[in-house]
Amino acid sequence: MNGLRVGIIGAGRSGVAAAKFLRRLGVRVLLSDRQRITASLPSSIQTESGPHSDRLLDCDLIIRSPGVPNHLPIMKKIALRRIRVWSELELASRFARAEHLVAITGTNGKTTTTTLVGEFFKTLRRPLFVAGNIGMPLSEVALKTTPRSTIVLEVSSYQLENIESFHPTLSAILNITPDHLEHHGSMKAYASAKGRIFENQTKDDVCVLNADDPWCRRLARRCPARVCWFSRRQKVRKGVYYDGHGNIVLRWGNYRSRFALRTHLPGPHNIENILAAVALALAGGVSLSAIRRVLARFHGVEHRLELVRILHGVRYVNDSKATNVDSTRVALASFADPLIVILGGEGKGAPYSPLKSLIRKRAKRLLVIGEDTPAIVRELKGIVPLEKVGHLAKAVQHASRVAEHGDVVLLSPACASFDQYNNYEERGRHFKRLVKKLA
Ligand code: UMA
Repeated sequence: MNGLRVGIIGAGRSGVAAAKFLRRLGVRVLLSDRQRITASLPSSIQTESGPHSDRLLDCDLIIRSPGVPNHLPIMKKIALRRIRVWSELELASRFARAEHLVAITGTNGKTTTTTLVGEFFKTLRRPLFVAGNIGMPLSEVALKTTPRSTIVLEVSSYQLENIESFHPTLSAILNITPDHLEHHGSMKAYASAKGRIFENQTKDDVCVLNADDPWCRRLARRCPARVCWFSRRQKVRKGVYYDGHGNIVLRWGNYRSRFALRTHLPGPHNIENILAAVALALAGGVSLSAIRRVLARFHGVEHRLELVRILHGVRYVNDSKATNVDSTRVALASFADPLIVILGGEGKGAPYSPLKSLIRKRAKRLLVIGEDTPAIVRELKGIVPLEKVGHLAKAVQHASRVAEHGDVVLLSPACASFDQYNNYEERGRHFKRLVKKLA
């Protein structure tokens, strides 16, 4: 990187981490954000706020933050000048050293699976780093890694779009369903971006793929790594599957066995996350006894079907991380008890109609908040009672008044949070505070 000048577009979590990382390497950095930059930065980092300027065109390399769209005029100019564009993931992974670099992507389940895989690998007692889209930019930890480390990364399609040499030893694609289409343009483009996770892998590496997902099956045809399949619905010859009777069956390497699945994670989708995580752990040398031990005590992650409180027999569940329709569909399918569902926020342009049949079966009431209320009302009215309540505070108050013993009050928005919050974590924490205050 010696002598290079690097432009970073977007001064969010990943952009700021990349800027500090590059400064530590002695690289000249220009950090550009359309908004005022509030992060505290070494004075040696040049910054600009407001429209991304042509100063970026004087750079030798651009780091594009995941939320920066490709159609911006500056991105077009950068492409015309043929300046290299990397994601922060590509940059940091070039400096990360590891025995196992595990990368996990998918539309849903990434965070739970990444966290669980981290727990599995912890049992190997080697230096472990869990990072990436999960909230800890790889740049923050890359220089601490050693050849004995295990790095477990949650990666998004945005990050994969701008890789060149990113090379996980173990990778996984959990599922591919419509999301971020406003960015990628089509399902094909979105699936291709996800498929880039294995593009630098070789037959010495392993890629874990969902045998029940048509997009994963299609991508498998061009996967250069050994494919380890997982399935919740069918037997697989090479991989791991659920037998439908509470057991996980292993058919991978020397493993030809089955064990009873004991888990606190609710819902069929979590069986899939567990299968993928088990496959990655087996491929990485974690013992079966350690896998079973970890599974029995793992309680899931914050903001993902997180039980907040049981009050007067009503369970309050925080699923703020459900920022797309499919994620909410999965949440609705996870409960057998009657649901009062709080949904809404900043829509992503995808239809809400895939929720209809589950709402009919599982929900007794919908409380709608946020900017996309008109679209949600238009598409989901007339199935069960639906009320426009605007804000989360009102939604929680209202839910607590109408909920009866045995009900579940579920915040699972199917939308991004940016119309009312900085991110889904802030929305989830607000929900938890409101629930904890209920008398
Ligand atoms: N910005 C510009 N110009 C633009 C657009 C944005 O300057 O045209 C600026 C904004 O003003 C803001 C910054 O860019 O200051 C925001 O950057 P960002 O949205 O790219 O996000 P980061 O804060 O860098 O966080 C990113 C991931 N965000 C996204 O992918 C949108 C985080 O994933 C990730 O945890 C973090 O890097 C560390 O790796 C979050 C996410 O929502 C959880 N991911 C998506 C998802 O899971 O569905 C992909």
